[in-house]
This record gives sequence, structure tokens and C-alpha cells, in this order.
Amino acid sequence: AKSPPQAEQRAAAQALAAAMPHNANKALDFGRENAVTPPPGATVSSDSPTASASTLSEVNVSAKSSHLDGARSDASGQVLTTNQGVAIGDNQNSLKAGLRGPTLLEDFILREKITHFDHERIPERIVHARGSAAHGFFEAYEPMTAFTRAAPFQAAGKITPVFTRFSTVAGERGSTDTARDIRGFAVKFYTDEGNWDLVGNNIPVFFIQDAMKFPDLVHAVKPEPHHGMPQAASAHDTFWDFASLSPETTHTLMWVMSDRGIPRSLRMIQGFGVHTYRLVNAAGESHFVKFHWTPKLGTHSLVWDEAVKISGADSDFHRRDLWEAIEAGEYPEWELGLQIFTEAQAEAFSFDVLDATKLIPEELVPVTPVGRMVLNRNPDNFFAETEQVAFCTAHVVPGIDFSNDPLLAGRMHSYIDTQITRLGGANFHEIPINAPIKPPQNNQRDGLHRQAIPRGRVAYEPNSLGGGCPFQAGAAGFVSFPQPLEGDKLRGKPEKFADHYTQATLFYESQTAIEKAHIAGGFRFELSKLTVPAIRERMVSSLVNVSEELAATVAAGLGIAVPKAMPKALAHPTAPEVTTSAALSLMALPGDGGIRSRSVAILVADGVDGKSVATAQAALRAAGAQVHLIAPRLGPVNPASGEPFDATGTLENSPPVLFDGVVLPDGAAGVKALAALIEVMDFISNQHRHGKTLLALGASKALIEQAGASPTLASGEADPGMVIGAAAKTAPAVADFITALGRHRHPEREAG
Ligand code: HDD
Repeated sequence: AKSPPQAEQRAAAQALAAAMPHNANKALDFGRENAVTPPPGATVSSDSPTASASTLSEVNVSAKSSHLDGARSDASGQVLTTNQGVAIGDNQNSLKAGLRGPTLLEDFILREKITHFDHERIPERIVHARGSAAHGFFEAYEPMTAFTRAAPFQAAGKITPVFTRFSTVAGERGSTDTARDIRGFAVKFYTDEGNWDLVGNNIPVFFIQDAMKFPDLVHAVKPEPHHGMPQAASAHDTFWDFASLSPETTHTLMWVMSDRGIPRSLRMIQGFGVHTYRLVNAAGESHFVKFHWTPKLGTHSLVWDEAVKISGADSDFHRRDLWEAIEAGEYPEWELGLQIFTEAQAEAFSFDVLDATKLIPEELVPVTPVGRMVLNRNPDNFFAETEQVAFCTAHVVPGIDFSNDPLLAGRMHSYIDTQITRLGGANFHEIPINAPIKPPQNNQRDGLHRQAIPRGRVAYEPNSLGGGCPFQAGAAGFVSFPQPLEGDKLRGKPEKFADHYTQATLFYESQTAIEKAHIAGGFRFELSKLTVPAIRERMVSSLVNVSEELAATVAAGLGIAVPKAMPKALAHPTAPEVTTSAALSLMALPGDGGIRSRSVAILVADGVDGKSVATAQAALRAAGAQVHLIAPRLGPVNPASGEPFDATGTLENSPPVLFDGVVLPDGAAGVKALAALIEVMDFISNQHRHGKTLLALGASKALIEQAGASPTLASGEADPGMVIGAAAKTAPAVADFITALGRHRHPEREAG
């Protein structure tokens, strides 16, 4: 039973949680001392379409959040019970006949506990099993009523709750976050007119053109079936066998082998709906559309050696980064942009807009920003929300419709179908995270785990006994766009689908030199892992059709001669409208040059100059970075003068790949202690090798020299990512470091 003090405690805890929607301690790590927002005032509901809140965390109190309230359970102040609600007296000991005697079958408490435990696991997603998600909201900038009647776009400032899940594709549920892979980017909009799922990826094109090939693609990339290896990796024979025999994969391969395949953070990836969809307005007029999500922080990636090492140091690297940023009130944000075009425009393009292996260069159709998505609340429970959320491309609302893309058609079937196995029956839409805000009304009945209790004797339509209810909405409901159709029933593809290389070349030629080198490195690594040389050669012969330069670089890395070009399916494709497109480079979205939420290590040991540590720490925090004091061991660090301070991590538990930059403080004794440690040398040389930003203050310049990290580039120019600060000039050196860290990485170091 609840005792009054427990109830009070609980009320106090709830009041505190409401007053601090994010974790104030975590906020401090991100330099947000003053970031605690006042308790939410106005609530934002789907019924107030232009509602606005004065802080982002207030928007937490969204329609979906309150909708989920009914399903939340909170044990504080509660007594332990069985699933039947019977209070449990002893949860430590099973029921026995004598203390040393046999356990009794009668022990329903033991049996219930074990039985439930035995059935805790559900099948993981066949693809995209590994994922991380968060709640948030979408806010429209302007009404888009000229193009669509979809609820989220009907008024400026209109707020729609969302739940967004990011994922890798190939790995299993517990696999590493930094595998080279596409990232899933799935957004569930809980609109006033039902749920709309925009189930996209961080890459705007896909491997295949027709859903008929999807099971083959996935079987090829998943661990090989005889020995179950490798996990979360495409670097194996079956994937490249399939890819090299299916030249339609080439364009997407270029993207995955680029740094897009190894993002720095899920908060720093783009998202794309991939397919051509339709927008339909209230008058029933249709335009084609492609959806783009652009991260406010810019697009940033890891380098391969770093990604591999992060897998060992923290295989939850992306999940942790997303969770902690949101906990700290450092809410990730994306702008939604639309490429809107007509059927007539589409007819004139050199490529087919129904082909998911093609994108529309922004030079042909610009991206119009229409709103923003902010993720401002972590899930309460991973399983209940992130694992049980069920997306489907067929979940659209009036105002959104489909194109005839044959890949999309297969997806419409696959997603619902897969949930029936994964979530155990046809009623998965009733799981709270999947339920629309307005409860569904129809005559579908029964099935496993039914939650709703439909009243009355009518479960059919038309009816008179139920007053005709629920009744059809007619034109107010979803009406499919009446696209005229013609043609014979047949299996095949339109001709332009056979152009497999023009856009792969467009992508490659749009990259900077360093990105091109990384793409070649990606192919080299993956193909070097193959055991069958013929597959390697076949793939390189396909790359010759993309770029002779690329094929030659990859072939040299594999120790083979450049093979003859693979014969093309379409010898004379239509000439492309553009041959380069700046938007296709990761460099096109550098972010705002700030360092908010970047992670910086300050290496410390007894005898460092406490003042230089404090100055660097304060300036970095003020700029929004997370600062970590990494020492040879935990516990207090005694600086040369001043108060001791606590280390937050050790050289052993916090390797260099986890940080965007490193600060080496002044202080002769401290520097001497650090210089004696191989881990410190490893730290500096890894940071240097991975293009990170380094700051050496005063005496610690010697550490940089000892680690062999040159402050000069091969070109003879000063390394922009290496800041050496003279003693007594700490503040300006830290300011330079912050500017350099805002570049994210210094790839020019790779030139030599
Ligand atoms: Fe898919 C999951 C994205 C093609 C069949 N897919 C899934 C998820 C994302 C995508 C982001 C994870 C959703 C979540 O977080 O729960 N898939 C894509 C994109 C594609 C694509 C952008 C191409 C443009 N997918 C695709 C095809 C098929 C599927 C062609 C089948 C014909 N996808 C599935 C699935 C999954 C899935 C088997 C596994 C788990 C799930 O659906 O819920 O149905």
C-alpha cells in the first residue's frame, strides 16, 4: 500500500521531472549551466495547430506525449505484485518442502516470473535491427496548401508530434553502431488525420530498382548462411558477388563506400525519402515530390580506421551520442525540404523518376525548405518504444500519395507483413507507440492481443443497426490520386532504368579530392576482404564504367591490373543534364562552424598546470563542447598549484577515437608524467592520424614532438588543426583551438 510519505516523494519527483525536462547534470557536461528551462506553461496539442511554446523542451508536452501517458507505468512508492496484481511477500526464495527440500510446482509466483522471462525476446527486424530513436515534433514554416492537404503542412507554426528511429541495415540488434552501412531514417508523424510514416535512409538512392530483388540483396549482405559471418559488414564474398552481378547497385555502392557510410553522429546525417512520392492538394491536383532532411549540425563523418576502433571502444557510440545530447537539452534538429516537380518535368529528365537508383540533382529541382523536426525527448523504455515501433511506407495520410516506383510497391506490402511475425499478430497498431492520436474506428475485429473493446453488436458495413457507423468519409477521407493507366500486363523495366552508371559518375565527380580518396579506400578495404579473386575483378571492371581513375586506384590497392570495362546494359544512355552537383559532397553542409556538443579530452596527470586546465575547460564549455578530464587513473588529480580536481575518465577506459579533439595542458611535472605513458603517445598519434584538432599549451609541445605529430603539413604549410600555445597565452590559444575544432576534421593531413 502507498504510505503518505511515499506518495509525497513521488509527487515531488514528478514535479522535479516536469520542471527539468532534460537532465541538468548531463546538461552541465555540454556546457549548458543555464539551460534549465522553467516548467512548461502552455501545452501543445494537435488541436491547436499553430500552438507555439517558448522553449523547445516545452514542446515535449505534445499530443503524443500525453497520449502515451495512459500506458506509462511508474513503480515508485508501489508494492511488488504478480501480473495478476497480487502483492508478493518474498521475491528472493522459491517455495520449498523444507529448506533443503524440492521446489514445489505450486509456486505460481516462481512459475509466472520464469515463464514471462522465457518469452521476453521477440524476433528482431529482418533488416534495420539495430536502431535508436527519440520523440520530438515537426513544425511547418508556411502553409503548403497549394501542393498538399496533408495535415502537418496546413498552417505556419503547426506542430505535429513525431517519433524518429535511426538504424543500420545489415547488423543484428546488438551489433556495432559504426559499421560501414546505410543508416535508416524513419519518421512517424502522429498527424491529426492519422499516422504518416516517412521511412527513408541517409542516402537518397537504393541498391535495387524492383522489390522482386530485395530478399536476394538482403541474403547477400547478411552474414553468410553456412557460418554466420561476418556481422554488420558488407565486406564479404556474397555481397560483392551479388553487387558485381547487379550493376544497378553501382550508384548506391558509391554512396556507401563514401564517408556517408560511417557518420560521426546520427545527429549529423541527412535523410531522404528516396522514392518519388506524390503531394495532392484539396482540389485533387498532384505534384511529384522527393523528401530531404538536412541536419542543422551539418554532415560529418568518421574515418575508417577510427570507425573500426570505435567499434571496440564503444559499440553503442551513436546510440549514446543521441541519448546524451537529448538528455542534455542539446536537441538535434533537421530541416525538411521538398523537391516538388510536375509529371511533365519528370518526362523530360534524362533518368526515370520511378527508378530508386536515381536522384534528382538539385540543379534541376531545387529543395524548398518547408519545416523543421526537433528531437527533444528520449523514450521512456527501449523495448516498448524503439523496438516495438512499426513503420510502413503505406502509412500515409490524405495529401500524400505514391508513384509507380516498383521498389515502393513491394515495400507497401513488406512492412505490414513483417510486423505480423515480429510483433505477434495483426493488432500491432494498438501498441501505444504505434497508435494514432485519434483512436481508429472500423469493423476489424479480434486477433491476438486485442486491446480495444468495441461496443455494440455491429461489426459490418453497411449497417442500419449501428446507425450506419462508422461511416465512410467520402472526399474528406483518403482518396487515391486517379492516375490514368495504360499498358500490357508484363514483367520488365522501362528503358532508362538500364542506365546504371551515369549518376554513379555524377556522384564521384562531385566529390572533393579527399572524398574521392576515401571512396577508393572504401572499395579497396571491402574488396580486399573477398576470398574469390574473380568477384574482386568483376567489381573493378564495373567501376571502370564509373571512372577510370577510381578503377585504377582501387585496382592498384588490390594489386591487380585494371580489367576491361564490364559491358553496359545500355550502350548510349541519354546525356545527363549536369555532370557535377555540389550538393552531393559532404562538404556542402559544414554546419555553422560552432562546436556545440563536440567531445574534447583534456589529458591530465599530477603536476599539470591547473590554471591552463581550468581556462581551457571553461572556454570549451562556454562554447558548448563536452569536456572530459582524462587521467592515468580515476580519483583526484593534484595540479602544480591550486585545488585538486577529479578525473572524469582514464586513458584505459576513454581511448582517443571517442573524442573530436584533445587539449594538452601546460605544467612541466605533469607533462613529464604524461610523456612516460605509451597510452598518451598513442592518444596523440591517433588524434593526429584521424584528422582531429590538437592543442598543446606551454610545456606540452614536447608531447606532440615525442608522439611524432608534425605541426606542419607535407605541403610545408602550417597544420590548421594543430594549435601550439605559448605559456601564458592560454586564452588566445584555446580560442584558436575552438575555431579549428569548428572545422570538425583536418583531412589535409592525409596528404602526407
Ligand atoms: Fe526497408 C525496415 C528503409 C527498401 C522491407 N526499411 C526498414 C527501416 C528503414 C527502411 C529505415 C527500419 C524502420 C524502423 O526503424 O523500424 N527500406 C528502406 C528504404 C528502402 C527500403 C529507404 C528503399 C528506398 N525495405 C525496402 C524494400 C523492402 C523493405 C524494397 C521489401 C520489399 N524494410 C523492409 C522490412 C523492414 C524494413 C523487411 C524490416 C523491419 C521492418 O520493415 O519493420 O519490411
